[in-house]
Amino acid sequence: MFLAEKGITLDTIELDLKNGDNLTAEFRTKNPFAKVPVLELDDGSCISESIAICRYFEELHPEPALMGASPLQKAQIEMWQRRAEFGFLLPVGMGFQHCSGFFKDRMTPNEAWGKDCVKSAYGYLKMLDKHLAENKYLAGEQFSIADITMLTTLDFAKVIDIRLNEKHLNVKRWYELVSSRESAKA
Ligand SMILES: N[C@@H](CCC(=O)N[C@@H](CS)C(=O)NCC(=O)O)C(=O)O
Repeated sequence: MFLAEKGITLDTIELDLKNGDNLTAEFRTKNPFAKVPVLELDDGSCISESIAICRYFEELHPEPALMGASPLQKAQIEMWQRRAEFGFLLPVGMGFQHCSGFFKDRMTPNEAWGKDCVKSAYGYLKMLDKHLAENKYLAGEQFSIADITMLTTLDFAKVIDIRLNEKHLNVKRWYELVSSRESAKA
């Protein structure tokens, strides 16, 4: 979605994570932590961590600015980006890993912990709903990478049955706005 907003297209290679395509010695030369995504440049340099990859493209293609233009915007967007990642993406990811058993060949799922993480994710939605009662987007008036992180995580969260409900009317309003962007189809 970030790349679509900037009109950038890349050659992509899909890995079958369930099959462990990311666990090979060859893939670990690109990312020793064996996680996707990895951006591989023509000179062989590799960048992993989604936000580091986004930062690379933001620097190369500053418009439209998705990580802020002024010092204040940059800080506010980073604040909401970190909140979306640590407050929502992390518990959703842990809820998925520990409740679904998807990666049970490479970790020991703890379902009770997974369920606790789902509760934390709902706690975050409650806080976010209050914030979005007075703000158009996460970081205020400007659409940003924080909205992309939140939207894509909310969509992924459906796999562990996290859904917006009547307590999240402001999040729903924001969801309609952000998911109707052309880039959301990417
Ligand atoms: N902090 C990393 C997270 C990377 C990550 O956890 N990727 C998952 C898929 S979304 C993965 O590669 N899982 C495969 C595995 O754990 O074996 C980022 O933002 O890129």
